[in-house]
Amino acid sequence: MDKQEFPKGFLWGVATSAQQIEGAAREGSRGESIWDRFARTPGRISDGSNPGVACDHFHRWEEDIALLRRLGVQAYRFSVAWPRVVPDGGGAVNERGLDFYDSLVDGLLAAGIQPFVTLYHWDLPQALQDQGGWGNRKTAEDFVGFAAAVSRRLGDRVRSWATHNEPWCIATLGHEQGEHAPGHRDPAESLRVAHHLLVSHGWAAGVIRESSPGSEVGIVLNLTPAFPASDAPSDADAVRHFDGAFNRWYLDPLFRGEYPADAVADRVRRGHLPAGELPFVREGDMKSIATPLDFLGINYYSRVVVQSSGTGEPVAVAVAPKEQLTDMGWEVYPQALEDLLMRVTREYRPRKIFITENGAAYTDTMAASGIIADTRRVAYLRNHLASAHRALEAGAPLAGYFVWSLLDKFEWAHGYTKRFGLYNVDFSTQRRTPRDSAYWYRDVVAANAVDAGAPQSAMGRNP
Ligand code: IFM
Repeated sequence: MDKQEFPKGFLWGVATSAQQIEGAAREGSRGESIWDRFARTPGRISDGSNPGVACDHFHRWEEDIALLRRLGVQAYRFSVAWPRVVPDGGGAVNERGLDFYDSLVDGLLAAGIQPFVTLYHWDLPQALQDQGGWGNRKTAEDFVGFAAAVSRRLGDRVRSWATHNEPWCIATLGHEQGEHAPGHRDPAESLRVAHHLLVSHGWAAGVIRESSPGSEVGIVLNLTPAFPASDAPSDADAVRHFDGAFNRWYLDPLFRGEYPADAVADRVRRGHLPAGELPFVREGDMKSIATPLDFLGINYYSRVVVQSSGTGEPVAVAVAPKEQLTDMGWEVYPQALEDLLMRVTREYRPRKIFITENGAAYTDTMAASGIIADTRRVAYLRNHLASAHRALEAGAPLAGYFVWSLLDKFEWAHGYTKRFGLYNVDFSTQRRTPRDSAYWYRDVVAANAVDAGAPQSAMGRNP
């Protein structure tokens, strides 16, 4: 047996986000989000779907809390929909929107589950996009108003706040690669967006700390370790380049108060920035961004292997066999999680780290008996937890772990085609069915340990 115990008090959780599960897009005076609009644009979502109903969590949140109780988790990470709370983004607060989260928080606490709130998980009010969205510095100011409204209402009970989820995705997928809402392809805009997200994080952190004294405030980054495709110096440089644009572009301002000089130079060379001062940085911004974090949330799914394009840009190359890819096409590579946690610990010294997302999309079949034997997901989670445990033993300040996700849900540009849930969702009936990974995770949480050597058959399915 290869049983790895976690420290006492290690926090076990699962995560979701508002736009991906809530539905009720038009109820309770909720405003339109950029994803509501994007999904209605033909060709943007692979299955032609939209998040209008999703998991109908807005109406089924009590049932979903019962699922959390069955898992035995101590924490639930969810996000607050900005368009539900401030329908036009910057104007009047919609108390009915806040009522929903008020009840959810009370329901979680009554179930003995800590609410871990993320303020921005990509659902910008469309009204703000119409004024330039995150490319407009005013959106950063409006975000502070939204953060104030939520933290004033929930701050007496919520002890953990993350300002933003995965700013890289918002800036790059949304504004440089065009795959996410609002679907722009403008590298200069994407860098401005990244800066406004970071500065709004720093401003909001201060407001949250005032409204919710004694709580912890952090931010969630999706970090992706890069490996060279060969020993060639040009591939080593491709790694440096990728890491600068993807990881250090966020880590360095947050922990060191500056953008990485080599990555800025890459952007200047590519014509995305003018030489000299960064045009979007104003006095005091870098100090605001580097306001000390109580925790860093890390979302880890995979690594990337890169080579140089010849003109100096990093290009991802496929190295893993098909069986080693999840349905997202992401390589299963658990070792890089340990490496990443150690690197962040060594180079940035965060006070505390939570793995705020880790999980895998796989298509599984439900047997006539209702059993869903998702052995690949169990193996994925088990091997990543074992990797995280090695980092803990080596000194990483890892305080908790959240599986992505509680439920199958709207997977952005992939619609409902990629399933990450511990619970399978039948979207025609909204029936939730536990996969074997749900039972497995319940046992991990109860034991506060992962058994890296346990055979699948050891798993009890009684819910
Ligand atoms: O579903 C997303 C989530 O919203 C953000 N992190 C990555 C997940 C899987 O793609």
